[in-house]
Amino acid sequence: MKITDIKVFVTCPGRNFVTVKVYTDQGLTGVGDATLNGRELAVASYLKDHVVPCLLDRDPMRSEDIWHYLYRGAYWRRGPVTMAAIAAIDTALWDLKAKAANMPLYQLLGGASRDRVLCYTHAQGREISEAVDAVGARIEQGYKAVRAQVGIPGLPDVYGTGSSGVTNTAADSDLPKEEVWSTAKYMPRIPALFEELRAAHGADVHLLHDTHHRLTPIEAARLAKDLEPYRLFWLEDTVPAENQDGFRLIRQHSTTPLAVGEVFNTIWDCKQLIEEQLIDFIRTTCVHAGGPTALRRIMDFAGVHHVRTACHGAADMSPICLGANLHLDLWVPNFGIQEYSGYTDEMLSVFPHAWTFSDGYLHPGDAPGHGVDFDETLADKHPYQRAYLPVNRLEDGTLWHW
Ligand code: CS2
Ligand code: MG
Repeated sequence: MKITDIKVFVTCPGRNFVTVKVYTDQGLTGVGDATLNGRELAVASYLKDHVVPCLLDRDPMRSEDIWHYLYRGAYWRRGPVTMAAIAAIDTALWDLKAKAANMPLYQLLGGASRDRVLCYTHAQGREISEAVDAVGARIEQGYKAVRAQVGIPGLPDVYGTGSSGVTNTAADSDLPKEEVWSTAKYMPRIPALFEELRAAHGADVHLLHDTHHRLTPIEAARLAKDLEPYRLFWLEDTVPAENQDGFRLIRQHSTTPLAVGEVFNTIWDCKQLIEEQLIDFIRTTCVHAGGPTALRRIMDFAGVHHVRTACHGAADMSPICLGANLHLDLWVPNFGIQEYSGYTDEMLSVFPHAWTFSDGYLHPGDAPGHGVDFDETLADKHPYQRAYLPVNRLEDGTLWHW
């Protein structure tokens, strides 16, 4: 079998997605997600201008060799743009391989280790009462696990509430929105939120929270300790994780489980965190961590260190990434949970999919491949519209982590 063409599509059915489609001389095709929120065109160009010409006429079944050709062969390694491009090609090749074998992708990985995939979704409110009601609505929809975010008095919309978050659809603005942050105002608010959530919804529902990279290690240690009575499923992205050492301090002060990794794009970004068991869940995902070839290695490495998987699955990863993640989720022995913040019908219309949701669980389906397709005709109706993630400043104007 030979690769005869590779097309790169940038489409915007409410938000921008980048999709790779690999065509072969035997009529089989495979698709992969190359979406990098706010930098979509960089990945599209990397693929069109530097990757596609090198892959034509190659055997698509040699996905391992192609992965290393793109990683080692580029000389300039790692980083979100390079790894999203590699991920998209890799995901498309695994899709192709599974179709050629007439199997769902999870069978090629080792078969199902569970019957269904536990997922969590998002709930938020500007006021604690709104967030409590939003979590209740998610429980009514069948979710067993809900991430809760809340507005901070004295601050405009903060991450995960109001207009901040992956709702940065094209309609918002074509330049980064500037948001304001105050850790001092944030810190007392979150324990108050979870006290109300536990009082309203009891102990059984899994509750999660995302700090979104904004604290120092000692602040994170304080928050994790303050949240212990509310037994969170996890506290996510407490501090920027370039300095993996920083998590040692948090670990020393609290038993609140920690999740990190959605921005990581190679195993090297999380090697120390996993080896020293400084975290409990690794959030790496297909589109950002190099595709199934790389992600399953991170997952297995985590598995020998008591770390469970928790693939990132916000709406700014395309349904292709979610679909591919679900096959890894069904297979991986040390599975933790899958994020599923959901998509609009408009987005899903461009990405016909085999996955199903029922009673708080997902299943990838048994269609050959990863079970997600790409409707080129519909995609063509939604041209790219520049949109960025917000940037964040402290109240004194210091540029901070968003
Ligand atoms: C968030 C993401 O879902 C999460 O855990 O951290 O929504 C994140 O804000 C976006 O993916 C950024 O593009
Ligand atoms: Mg997050």
